[in-house]
This record gives sequence, C-alpha cells and structure tokens, in this order.
Amino acid sequence: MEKRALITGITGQDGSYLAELLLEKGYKVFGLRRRTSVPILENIEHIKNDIEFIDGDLLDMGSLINAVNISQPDEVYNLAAQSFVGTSWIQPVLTGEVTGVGVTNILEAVRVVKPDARFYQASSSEMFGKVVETPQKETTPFYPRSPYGVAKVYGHWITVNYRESFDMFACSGILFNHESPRRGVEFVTRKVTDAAARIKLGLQKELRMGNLDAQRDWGFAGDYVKAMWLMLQQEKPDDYVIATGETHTVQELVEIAFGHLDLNWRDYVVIDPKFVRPAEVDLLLGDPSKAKQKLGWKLDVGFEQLVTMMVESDLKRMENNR
Ligand code: NDP
Ligand code: GDR
Repeated sequence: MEKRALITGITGQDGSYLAELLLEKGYKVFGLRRRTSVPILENIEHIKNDIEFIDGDLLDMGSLINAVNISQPDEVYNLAAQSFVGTSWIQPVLTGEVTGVGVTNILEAVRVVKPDARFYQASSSEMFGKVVETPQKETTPFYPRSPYGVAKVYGHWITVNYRESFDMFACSGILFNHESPRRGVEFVTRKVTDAAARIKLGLQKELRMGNLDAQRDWGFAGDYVKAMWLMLQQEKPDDYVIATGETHTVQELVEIAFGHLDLNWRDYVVIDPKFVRPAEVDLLLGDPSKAKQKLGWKLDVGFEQLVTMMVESDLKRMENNR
C-alpha cells in the first residue's frame, strides 16, 4: 500500500530534497506550509503539483492536529524550525518557541491523532557547541552556544522522552551542516558561493564576512535526507549522528569557491564584526560510524565537489537572469 508522509518545513532546503526522495519512492507526500503574503515555493516549484499542502504552523497546535488528521501519516518528518543561528540571538524567544517547544507541539499532535506514526526530529550538531570531545558522536555531551543550539537540545530530549514515555517510534537525527544550491543565502556556504558568482560577473565588489577560522563538517543535503528516511525504516527507533567525518575552515570554503572562478579571495573578502557571533562554535567534526554500520548510510558528494556545485549553480542562475 502507498505510504504516507507528512513533512514540516517542506519549503526549506531539506524539505525539498526529502520530498523529492519520498516521491521517487512512491510516497504520498503532505507538506505543512505557513501562510505567507507571497508564496515562497522556490525550492519545490518543480514538484509542487505532486505535494498536498496543508496550512499550519508549529506554534499553532490546532493546525498540527488538523495536519496529522488530514494526512494520516505513516511517517512524520519535523524539519520546520527557525534554523539560522545568527538570528537566534536577535529572536531568542521565537527561536525557543518554534525550534524547541514546537517539537512538543508536533509530537503531541502525533501522539493524540496517530501515535503509531514514525517520527523524525531534525536535531543538530549545534547541540555539541563548545565541544567536549572530538570527533562528536551520539554519546558526546551537549554544550550549546546559541539560543538556537539550546532550543535544539530541548527538541532532542523531548523526542527521546516521547519515545521512552509513550513508546512512540521517535528518532533524533543529529545532523552536521549540510548544504546545496537550495541553501538559504544567509548561511555561510551559499553566502560565499553567491558572492563569488556575483563578483565574477561584476555585480558585487566585496564580500563581508565574520570568523574565517571556524571549522565545520560540511556535507551535501541530498545525501543527508537519505539518512532521515533510513532511520524510520529500522526495526527500532534510535538516534544517529550524520556527518562526513571531515572538517574544513570557513577560509578553505572561501578559497575553493573563489579559486574555482579564478579569483583571489584576498582581493574581495573584508572582515566585518557585524558577522562575528556573540559566542562561536569553533570546531565541529562528526563521527558517522553508527549510521554507516547500522543504517548502511553513505555519502556521495565530497566537500570540494559540493562547493563547486554551488558556485556553478549560482553562476548559471545569475547568467540566466541577466
Ligand atoms: P530551512 O531554514 O531551509 O527551512 C526551515 C523550514 O521551516 C522552512 O520550510 C520554514 O518555512 C519552516 N518554518 C519556520 N518556522 C516555522 C513555523 N513556525 N511553522 C512551520 N514551519 C516553519 O532549514 P533546513 O532545510 O536547512 O533544515 C531543516 C531542519 O534541519 C531545521 O530544523 C534545521 O534547524 C535542522 N538542521 C539543519 C541543518 C543544516 O545544515 N541544514 C543541520 C542540522 C539540523 P518558510 O519557508 O515559511 O520560512
Ligand atoms: P551554522 O551555519 O551556524 O553552523 O548553522 P552558518 O553557515 O550560518 O555558519 C557556519 C560558520 O561560518 C561562520 N561565518 C559566517 N556565517 C554566516 N552565516 N555568515 C558569515 O558572514 C560568516 N562568517 C563566518 C559562522 O560564525 C559559523 O562558525 C547551520 C544551520 O543550518 C543550523 O540550522 C544547523 O543546525 C547547523 O548548521 C548544523
């Protein structure tokens, strides 16, 4: 029988790749969508006719009950969040409500309406924050460094708690940074690839950046959504770290992106304190051994390939718009 999935955050980067994956697998896909004055469907324009949208918001419990009721899902993927770390210092309460308590709202809706649905929570390597061990794995203690990270720790533990309290099939995927041409332009990878393309085409003169020494474990979003699906196909619910096992500095990212377009980044990059965070996560490096062993998960796209893919995509998009 056709499987049914409900995705919150369907308009975001991961929602779009996950919807593609589930549609390819023959799922009936429902997407929770917030009302906006102008529809923001850029990431899912190509598949929007295959998705059944349900209006709702993680902050509005009634709308979530309605969404679970209409979709009667076998699987629920909670990808919705205020997901930008920088904004979480400017809107800490909203971030706590959406990214933290919002998880309880959707878990409650599932528990009340369809408790046998399998549930995926989009947890984050930002929970490791000021890391207490390297590489970070499922057993590494959390030490979040932003209101976003703090909210994600709440979301993680409430997911574990619903599994233990109500015997729900609830999994928490602790995903390290993953990127793609569909990444929001304020995140560092896309900010850099977009700027490099603009500078190459003479549309921008400089790129203002924050801390170039931060290190991240960056993978490709298309590879990471496969791990989300795999977690919900197992016999038992569990938590998994999803990462590449490689770390790179922001400066390396800049070098590759500009270098790919034969530009010397030092001629264009300016450090602007505005982009330096009140508390930084200096180094993230994940250990994905458990996911590789238990889920049979693997990566297809490496770091350099990811960055050049994003640069090429931005360049093409801008050339087409000229
Ligand atoms: P995006 O920011 O691209 O997408 C976030 C989605 O959440 C959007 O669809 C947005 O809708 C929706 N949303 C925001 N607020 C609400 C709300 N109140 N009610 C309903 N929907 C809402 O994030 P990503 O796709 O990159 O990430 C997906 C999830 O994974 C997020 O939870 C993120 O925190 C987490 N994560 C991401 C990682 C990454 O590297 N990408 C790593 C680890 C975790 P709208 O379009 O209307 O704004
Ligand atoms: P992050 O992603 O905070 O890791 O969260 P982001 O791309 O915003 O920052 C990565 C690192 O780059 C440094 N940096 C800058 N960042 C931005 N955005 N803009 C800049 O100009 C800049 N200069 C330097 C940052 O200080 C940071 O160290 C992402 C989000 O997707 C979260 O939702 C997710 O949970 C985590 O990844 C894993």
